[in-house]
Amino acid sequence: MESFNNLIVEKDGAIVVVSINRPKELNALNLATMQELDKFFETLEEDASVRAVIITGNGDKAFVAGADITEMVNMKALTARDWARLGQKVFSRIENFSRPVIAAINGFALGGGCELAMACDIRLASEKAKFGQPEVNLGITPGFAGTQRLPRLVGKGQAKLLTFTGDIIDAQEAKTIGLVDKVVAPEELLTAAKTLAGEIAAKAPVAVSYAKLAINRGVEMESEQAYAYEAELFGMCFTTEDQTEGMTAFVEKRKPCFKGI
Ligand code: DAK
Repeated sequence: MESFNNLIVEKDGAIVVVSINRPKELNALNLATMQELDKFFETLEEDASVRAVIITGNGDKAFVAGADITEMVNMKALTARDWARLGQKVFSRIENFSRPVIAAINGFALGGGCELAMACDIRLASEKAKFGQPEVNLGITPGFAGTQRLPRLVGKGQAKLLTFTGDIIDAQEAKTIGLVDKVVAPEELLTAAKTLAGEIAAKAPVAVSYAKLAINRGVEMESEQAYAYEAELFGMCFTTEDQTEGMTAFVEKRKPCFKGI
């Protein structure tokens, strides 16, 4: 695996763990880190051996405390525009990555950090994690699609409550409103994320990636279109060897062995 300055990448079989590694800055996302994340996911898309990715933050305090404010404070309009474009590109890359991406949220997930977590497919949080969109305290709106992904996850009311006040909520409250999917003890977070990733990695990879596509794209469509799209992807599963293997294994009362083809 390629090495990076601001990311730690560990591959364990079919699972890759990428940790944002700027603990002194609470893993704030600066331009260099965003560029590395972009490169990381671009390269990983070509690696068929990877079946699930976990994103976490290095250190015990933060997942990601937002975009790097020290870098943005004197930004000019055109640089800010490029910054926005890069951020949107990276988060879309994660959202559309062809295999599941799990956020293991170990601490502060604020602003761009909360938006990064929302770009992932599933959010596991430590009991110590904290969430918020505090951009209004800085004179800006959320800019990495927080105004769009948050209401889709938690509804308009809760999204507005968080975004208009900039309030920071704990993991339990985030779970109650639907911002996170599961809360675990801090020392169990990475193990829980790896167990979940391993469980997903053992399933038929093409079916998993089509399910991700059907959910991501389908929720943006009218129901009739979405059902038609689901049917197309369902049909496409029958072009794979894994569909034959999965159903044959069931009939033969044995465990399937999926190849991702
Ligand atoms: N950026 C840069 N440095 C940060 C940082 C951040 N977001 N968050 C923390 N740090 C740094 C602190 O400055 C401090 O550095 P030193 O003083 O040690 O040099 C170090 O990390 C430790 O932080 P604290 O000393 O503040 O630690 P505390 O435990 O006291 O407080 C905190 C933790 C997370 C409550 C606090 O650090 C905090 O409020 N941080 C800022 C959180 C925040 O406002 N996050 C949102 C950032 S704005 C855009 C798209 C997206 C965005 C922007 C533009 N475009 C479309 C262009 C996104 C914006 C954001 O995310």
